[in-house]
Amino acid sequence: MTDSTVRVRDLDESELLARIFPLLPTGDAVDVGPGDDAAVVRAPDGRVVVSTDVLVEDRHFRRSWSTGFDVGRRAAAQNLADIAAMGARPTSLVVSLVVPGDLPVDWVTGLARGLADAATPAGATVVGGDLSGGDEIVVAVTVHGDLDGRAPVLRSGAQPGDVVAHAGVLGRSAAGLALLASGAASGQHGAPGARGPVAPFVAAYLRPEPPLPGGPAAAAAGASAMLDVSDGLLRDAGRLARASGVTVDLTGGRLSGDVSALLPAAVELAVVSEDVDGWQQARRWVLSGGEDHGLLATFPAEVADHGLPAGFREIGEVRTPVDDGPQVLLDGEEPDVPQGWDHF
Ligand code: TPP
Repeated sequence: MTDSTVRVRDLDESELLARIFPLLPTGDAVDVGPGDDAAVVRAPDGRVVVSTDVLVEDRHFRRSWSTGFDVGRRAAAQNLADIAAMGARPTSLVVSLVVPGDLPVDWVTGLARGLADAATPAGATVVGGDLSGGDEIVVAVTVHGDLDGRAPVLRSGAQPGDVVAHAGVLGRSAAGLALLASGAASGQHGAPGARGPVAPFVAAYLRPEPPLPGGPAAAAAGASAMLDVSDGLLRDAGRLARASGVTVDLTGGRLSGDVSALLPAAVELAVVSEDVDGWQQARRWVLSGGEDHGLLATFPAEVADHGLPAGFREIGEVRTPVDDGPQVLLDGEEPDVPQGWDHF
C-alpha cells in the first residue's frame, strides 16, 4: 500500500511519527530534538522570542484547494513572519496537529515536507509537537526566535515624522483566495497545479512568502516599529498606529504599482462575477487583503535618508494624531474601503 491509500487510522501514533520525523529539519541549536517529553533548544541571546498561530480547516485553508505541503508551508511561513516582525531570526518550531482518521497519510507527510520547505531556508528546525484525532484538520504552530543581541522592534515605537515602509507583496494572497472562492480558479489544486493567468495569485494564497530576512535587517537599521500584515494593510497599519499613539498616512501613489500588478486577477474575477470594477477590486485587495505576511515598519527619517534596508520601500509617513481622528489615512483622508479581515 502507498501512503495515499494508507489512512491515518491505519497507523498508530509512533508509526505516523516515524514517517514524519525524517522529513523535519534538524540543526545545531538543538540539544534534544523530537521524540522525548520535551525538546531542549539553545537561546544564544539569553532571551527567546515566542509566538503561536493556528490554521483551521475551512477557515484558513480548504482541503479541496491545498495539498498537505501547501498547508505545512503556509503554517510555518506565517509563524516565521511573526518572529521576523519582532526583528528576530527564527530558530525552532513546535507543531501540533489534529487530523481525522480517514486522512491519507500522504497528506500528513506532505505537511511535514512543507514545514521543512519553509523552515529550512529560514534556518529554523522543528523540535517537537503533538498529534491528535479530530473531525477537521487543525495545525497549531509555536515558533521561537533569537534577537542576536538587538532590542525587539515593537508595534509601539513609531514617532511622528517617521517614514512608513513595507517589504513583500500586497493583496496577492487575497486575490488568489477570491479567485478560488469565486470559481474563477475552479479545479485548481495545490500551488504547483495552478494553471493559466490565475496561477501566480493562487500560488501566493497557498504559499505566502514572507520577506523573513527583512525583519532582522529592519531591526539592525533602526526601525522604530514593525508588524507583519496578516489581516490587511489598513487594519494592521491601524494596529501599529494605535499601539504607537500616532496616525499613519499612506500614500496612494506609492501603492499604484501593487494595484496594477493585481489587475490580471481582477480581470479573471470579472469573467465569473459581473459586478467587478477591475481597478477598484485590485485596490481593495492591496489595502484590505490579508495573509501576504509582508512586513510593515516605520523608520526615523534620518535612517530612511541613508536608504531603507533591502526589500523595503516607502509607502507613507507617520503623523501626529488628531483628537478623535482616524488612525490610518490614505492621502490624508479617511480610507474609503473596508479595513480588512475580521475573524469573528
Ligand atoms: N477562507 C479560507 C478557506 N481561507 C482563508 N485563508 C480565508 C478565508 C481568509 N482568512 C482567514 S484568516 C485571515 C484571512 C484573510 C487573516 C489572517 O489570520 P491569521 O492567519 O489567524 O493571522 P493572525 O492575524 O493571527 O496573525
